[in-house]
Amino acid sequence: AGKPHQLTEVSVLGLGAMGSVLASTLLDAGRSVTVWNRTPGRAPELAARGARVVDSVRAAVTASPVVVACLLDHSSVQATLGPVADALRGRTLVNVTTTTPNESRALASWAADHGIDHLDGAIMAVPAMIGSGTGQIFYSGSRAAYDRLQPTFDLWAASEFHGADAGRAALVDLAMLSGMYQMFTGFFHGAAMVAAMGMSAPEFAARQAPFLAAMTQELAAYAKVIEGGDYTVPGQQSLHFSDLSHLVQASAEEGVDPAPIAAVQTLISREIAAGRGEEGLARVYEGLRAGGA
Ligand code: FVH
Repeated sequence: AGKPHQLTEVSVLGLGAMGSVLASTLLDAGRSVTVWNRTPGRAPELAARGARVVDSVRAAVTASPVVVACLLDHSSVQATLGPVADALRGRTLVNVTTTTPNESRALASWAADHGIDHLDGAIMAVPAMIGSGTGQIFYSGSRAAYDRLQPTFDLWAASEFHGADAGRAALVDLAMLSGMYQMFTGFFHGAAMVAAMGMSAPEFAARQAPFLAAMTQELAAYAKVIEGGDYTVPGQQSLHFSDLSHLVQASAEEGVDPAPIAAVQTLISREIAAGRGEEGLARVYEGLRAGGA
């Protein structure tokens, strides 16, 4: 018994850094893989390992019941798939290209109009992590397609289904990346500040990494406050206490652009100005949800 397992033949459109490794992992697992790339000759090693290389999107689409698109962006997906909508009818399209939630929904709607079973995938991994037991890929869209294909998706990374709304996987992906980019930028800012007094970036990283790791333990507590919606509960660091003027000033005094921390200060100041200075830092979440109003 077990889950029905369909994904023995797969076509991969796009052989960039990510598409190549997705195809390669499927070959490792003994799958029949057909590949296409706009610019020919991009991944000769895939051909050497048994992938069927075709020179048209249509040939790739008609070769397999499952088509994986791993292209640059939404426009390249539209440009590539638009002309072969008829050939995709009755097949499953898994688009792992990074898109916004609304772009994912637009593709889902286009797919539904053309009788294509569609699943959106958001890759939380760099190519080196694919097939290595690390990383995650979020999916949303066709539940039936996800259930059928999950054993194969698990060859790439841990798979997680986020619901029938095709935009959800992309939204969770981009929300996760928002935290990551702001953390990295915070590190760059701190490293620039201490560079002014001669501390090297590796030296600063050695201090910053364990500190940030310890701070991530606070996320669950903040989440609990947000969930409860009461920012006055005792034990929280107040917005007044979180005034970042000294931090912004120190950055400027060292000749370092305070923009990253000034952005955080603006969010805090807005809450203080609205009379909520005694409330906890997590109140910023509500200000963000209000759209900056
Ligand atoms: N690489 C990564 O670490 C990230 C991890 C998170 C998810 N992303 C997203 O995956 C998509 C593909 O990324 P990639 O790393 O494979 O990207 P490239 O190596 O730059 O390859 C891009 C492929 O897209 C093809 N392409 C570009 N424009 C078009 C077009 N108009 N029509 C058809 N194909 C197009 C390009 O073909 P070529 O330039 O070789 O002809 C490559 O195959 C991406 O959404 C990431 O955000 C990866």
